[in-house]
Amino acid sequence: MPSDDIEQQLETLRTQLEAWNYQYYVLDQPTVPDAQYDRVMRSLQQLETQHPELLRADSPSQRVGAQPLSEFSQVAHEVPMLSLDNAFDAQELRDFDRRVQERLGLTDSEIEYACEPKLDGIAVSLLYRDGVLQRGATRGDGYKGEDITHNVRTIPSIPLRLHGDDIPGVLEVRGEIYMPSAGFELLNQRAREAGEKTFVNPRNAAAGSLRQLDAKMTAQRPLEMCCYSVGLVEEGALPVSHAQVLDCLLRWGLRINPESRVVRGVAACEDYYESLAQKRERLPYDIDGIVFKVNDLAQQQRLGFVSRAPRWAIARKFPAQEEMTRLLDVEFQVGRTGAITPVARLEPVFVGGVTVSNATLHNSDEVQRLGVQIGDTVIVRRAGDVIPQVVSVVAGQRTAGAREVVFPECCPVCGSPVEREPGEAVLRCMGGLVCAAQQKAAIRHFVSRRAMDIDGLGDKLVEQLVDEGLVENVAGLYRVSREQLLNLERMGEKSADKLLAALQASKQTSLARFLFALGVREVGEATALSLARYFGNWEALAAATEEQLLEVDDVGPVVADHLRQFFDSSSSLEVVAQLRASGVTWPDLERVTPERLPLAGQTWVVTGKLETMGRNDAKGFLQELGAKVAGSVSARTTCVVAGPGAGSKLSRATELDVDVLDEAAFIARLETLGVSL
Ligand code: 5U1
Repeated sequence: MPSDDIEQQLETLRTQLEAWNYQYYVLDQPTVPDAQYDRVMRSLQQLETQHPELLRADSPSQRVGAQPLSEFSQVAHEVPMLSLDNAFDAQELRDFDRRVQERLGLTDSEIEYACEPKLDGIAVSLLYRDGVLQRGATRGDGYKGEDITHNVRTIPSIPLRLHGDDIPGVLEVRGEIYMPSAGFELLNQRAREAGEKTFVNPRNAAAGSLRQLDAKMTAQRPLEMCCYSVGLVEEGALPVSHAQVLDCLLRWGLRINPESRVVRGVAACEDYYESLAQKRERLPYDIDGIVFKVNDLAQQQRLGFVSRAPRWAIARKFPAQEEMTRLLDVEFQVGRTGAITPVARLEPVFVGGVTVSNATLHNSDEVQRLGVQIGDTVIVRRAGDVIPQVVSVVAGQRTAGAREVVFPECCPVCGSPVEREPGEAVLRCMGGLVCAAQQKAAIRHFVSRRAMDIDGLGDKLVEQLVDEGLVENVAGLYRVSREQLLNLERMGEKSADKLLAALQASKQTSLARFLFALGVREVGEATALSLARYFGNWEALAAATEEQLLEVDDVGPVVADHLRQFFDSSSSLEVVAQLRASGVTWPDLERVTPERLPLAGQTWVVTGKLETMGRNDAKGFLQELGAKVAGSVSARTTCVVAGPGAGSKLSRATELDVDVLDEAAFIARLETLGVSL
């Protein structure tokens, strides 16, 4: 074939792969199946192997270089990489706005601000010449950084060449490289399974990944980059506002933050901050604040800089999610399945917006991995509603009085022996329902909203009932008399009657709820639903062999084994018999194999606030009808249920032309599918 034709063919393959990369990594809109992408990539690689003289460094096949580096070289930033001033409360943000107005001579006017999340990652600079990536560098001290070109080239959201006909000849783009939360969790999970060291947080994981001398290592890490400004620009010009610059970057092939907005006036900045604070936990990456920038570049120029920070930008910080404190003691809690969890008692510390004095240490492996001793100074992390965790020990601060964490040799609650099953990190009390801690936990689970939904039976009351010897197991709940309740401390007639009525009402339940409420190990709500649907009635379920159980969606060998142990245990069956004798009942279901369910094969997403049923109920109904419920919207999503407050998932659904139902339409759809609400 003439070499012109081959060059043309190579160009076509490269352009196609770049376009798919852009759609997938920059726009988050996958357009082709992975297999097709792989096929085209292989064609490109084959053609390049046959014609090495036509190989180019900006080819999508050339992301990972052959040779690891022996050290990082230094890079001077021609335009210094500045840092940002911080505002720690609303007043400091208002002060910033007032200073901006005064300096611009625009007192009492509403300045236009570009707002965007401040990603908790590593600031880097990318240098493009004639649209081709030449160099990637860390921020370093702002004047000199390290050359990490070999590593940034492996990050799929960083284009090796830009596209467009208005790209400046020299363009330096700045932004943050970060590790999305899901990728971070997976990376740590794999490290844990391999007995390797885990990363403390996504930021450390991103930093560690960029510090690799061998780009092959970096290529295996789930890194992304979001761009937020430009540095050096030559042989070309930029538009007149920050938001327009971001639009250009996106058009040229770089990823920008989809949450970026332009607002007028400081009050709108505060609204933006509040709305992102609400959304923070649902974002797929860590952010530590919001950056506000004067949008007009001419105004930015007039405002200038003070020492190393611009006068035209500020970062309004969120409460820190990690803080330092001291580990005062370790206590051991016994859970529903007898699992013994070490709990750190901490010197109270304000973190993630609340005062934290307890944090989980998970299990003995984790205590060993952390190398933590009582008395140590530790870092505690609290992100959103997740239980606070001790993530690391501060090195070099151990005092003479520090002592090792010693795990108990018998249950701290009932004194029964404890065991650690082979291959398990968890220590367990073998006391079963003899153990008051397990009794209480089992009852708390049984009465919870998603199980038997017994209102008025809070944790305190469960404690009292067990401690007074009135209730030993869940069946005992239905035998408690009005007199016994009235004898309890702080129990009035009204509360007692309400509780008895709730107990009575709970007796009419569903097989799935009942099964979930029994608390068989590893049988969560979804598994209970699948089991109930598959077997239809209790007798068939209880008689199922391990092989039959394994036929059910969601049920693997471990769950099947726990189920069989439960059904083979005479004491468990006795509790079930007592519950049924007290009147707990449910309708049998018609046996339905999963593939015959009306929503089988479909993937739904539920987002926003649902007024009538709540998101969990909506998900439950969908699963019951055979749909998979996913956490994010993609081209494969069948339908999105969106309530008020739905954000990026709804926008994504609209972009991808996915069906969207509001709550009323969703309820109507459920009714057509035979669900009565
Ligand atoms: N989102 C965003 N993060 N961030 C960090 N914008 C932004 N701007 C920065 C920094 C350091 O600096 C400006 C001065 C360009």
